[in-house]
Amino acid sequence: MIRFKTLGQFIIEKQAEFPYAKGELSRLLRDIGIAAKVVNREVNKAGLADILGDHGTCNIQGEEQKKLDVFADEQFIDALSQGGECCVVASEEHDEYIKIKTPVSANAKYIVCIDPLDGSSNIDVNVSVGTIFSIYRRNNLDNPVSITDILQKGVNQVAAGYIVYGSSTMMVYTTGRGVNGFTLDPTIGEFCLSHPKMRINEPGLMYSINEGNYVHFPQGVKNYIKYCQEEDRATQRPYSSRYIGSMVADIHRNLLKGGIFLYPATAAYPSGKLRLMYECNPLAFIIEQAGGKASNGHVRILDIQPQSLHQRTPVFIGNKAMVDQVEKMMVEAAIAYGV
Ligand code: AHM
Ligand code: MG
Repeated sequence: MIRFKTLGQFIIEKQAEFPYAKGELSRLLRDIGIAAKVVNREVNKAGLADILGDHGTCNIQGEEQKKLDVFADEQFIDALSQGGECCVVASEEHDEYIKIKTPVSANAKYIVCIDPLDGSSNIDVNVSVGTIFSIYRRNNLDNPVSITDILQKGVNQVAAGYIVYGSSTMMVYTTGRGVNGFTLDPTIGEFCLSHPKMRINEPGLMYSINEGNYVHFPQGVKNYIKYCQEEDRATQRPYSSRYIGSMVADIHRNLLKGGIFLYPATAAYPSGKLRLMYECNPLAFIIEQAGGKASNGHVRILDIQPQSLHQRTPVFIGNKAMVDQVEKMMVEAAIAYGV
């Protein structure tokens, strides 16, 4: 007897809970899952590039080898174009948003924002990378799609998810009714439900930040790092420090183990490094759905009105109590130092 549930089965099962659903969102999620499997296959071969032919050179079929982030971008855009449910893709890899022009997509109602391969500099050193996606509904199907359809607040997301290509490959997503995680079983080529109804582990006892940038952090963040390092039995401090440098992997670990991920404003990135539309919003939606919180230090990430496609934001995301604490210390520092 088969005891596992595949991503495809799970999506169909969930669709049945919405009697008027036409199955478009289900197909969109399924298409993303298929593209993820193709990307996973290439990510797993990454270390072989040197012996099979390096990027920029020709492979055995005489095709030019592509950088993995470009390859991933093409895979997701292809999958979303062929499915017919998506009218626009906004990707980290493109300055402008892409209108899908296939005949099946003419009246499609969904918009996808995606970071096809986040943390791609970690590929060369065999460290986990990820894909992050966010799905919105078009404002009005009667009007041609425009930038205002895309620049929606995160709170309007219909679904969001990530794929982490790690020691195993997982897809985690939410449609606003909790968070579920699926692990790719390479022997059958299917994502199988492995982490139903995910909740962020409590209490959070880990903090993740690139501490090398310490001198450039706002005073409130400096104070919070010191707070994490202080000894206090009641709150089980000092906390452990863990930083992978791939946002998806850091957030995934913090979701399972409990913790906060911080990327504040720095000298190099005065508005923060990470992108609102396809990095922070989808992960904020997932973490909130798992019982956590996401803030820019002052405002809920999902309530920020985006002004541009590639807008950056500071981000503090993880267990609610931890995010509350850093927000409090940001306010206190602002009062004390005027920063
Ligand atoms: P990328 O989109 O260029 O891959 O950059 C995003 C990545 C995140 O995954 C990660 O959290 C962050 O950059 C790490 O930045 P840093 O090296 O400054 O710590
Ligand atoms: Mg990225």
